[in-house]
Amino acid sequence: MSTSKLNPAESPDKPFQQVKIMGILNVTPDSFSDGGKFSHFDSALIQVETMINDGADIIDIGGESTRPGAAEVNEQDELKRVIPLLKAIKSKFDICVSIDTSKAKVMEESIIHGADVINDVRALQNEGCLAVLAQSSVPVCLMHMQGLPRTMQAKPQYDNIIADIKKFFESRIQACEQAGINKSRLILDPGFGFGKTLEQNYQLLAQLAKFKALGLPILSGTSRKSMVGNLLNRDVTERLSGSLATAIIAMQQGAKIIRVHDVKETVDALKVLQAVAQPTE
Ligand code: 7PM
Repeated sequence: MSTSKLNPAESPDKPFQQVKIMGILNVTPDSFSDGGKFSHFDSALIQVETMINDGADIIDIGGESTRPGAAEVNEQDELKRVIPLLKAIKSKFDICVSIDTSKAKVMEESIIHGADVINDVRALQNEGCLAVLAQSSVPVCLMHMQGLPRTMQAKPQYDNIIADIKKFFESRIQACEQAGINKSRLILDPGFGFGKTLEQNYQLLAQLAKFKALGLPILSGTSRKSMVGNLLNRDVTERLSGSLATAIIAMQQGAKIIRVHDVKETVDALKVLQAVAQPTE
């Protein structure tokens, strides 16, 4: 798809038809091992093809380095993981690719090699990121996180979770505009699981539509997260039903991009909602 399909202005009369499914491609550190005939690199490409056939509109590469409690990944390792895979996907498939990174150098190289979207859980707060994006024209997802991955789940606290996150978005939108990144390129994500308690995550999901007041498309990422697992007491391999429920609610609340592991099942669930529902205005 073209990046213009991420434009919130398209088909304003048919809001549900513009919901996009972002399929998560997690890249493991040994993606590059070419020892075996069937490497992690090849299996990643097969996973991409499957997600495209299942109805994904965007493939999101990365994510491992941003998980709660994760250690930092160095720049060279991240580049080695992401860039060859990005190049291979763009040469083999006609699909929008998003790169999940917080590093300016990885953003820059990704954009050079055809990335269609930058997805930053640190909302371009790391050094050099605003400048790199200002030199390009790709859309960028600004995610909210309280604290840092290693410690963020320790004791998340908010005065008013919606108002606090809205303030954060407003300040990042302003920083982007000041740096020369047009507001029309921005996507907002409240960052489920990133410095939020179980209860706070569900308060957020219930009120997701409130962020529409900022006039930008909302991305929602709840797939297989602890907010599903801890509520249902389900291991990560048993969170599909709960994840589908959160995807349906997010779409009802007006989210425009739903980030998921299980593309086929989510596409089906959202088609059912699309057949009956009207979004929250
Ligand atoms: C392990 C645990 C691996 C958690 C990966 C994760 C989001 C994101 C991630 C999100 C946006 C995951 C997370 N989550 N980017 N990257 N929004 N925009 O569950 O919610 O994929 S990493």
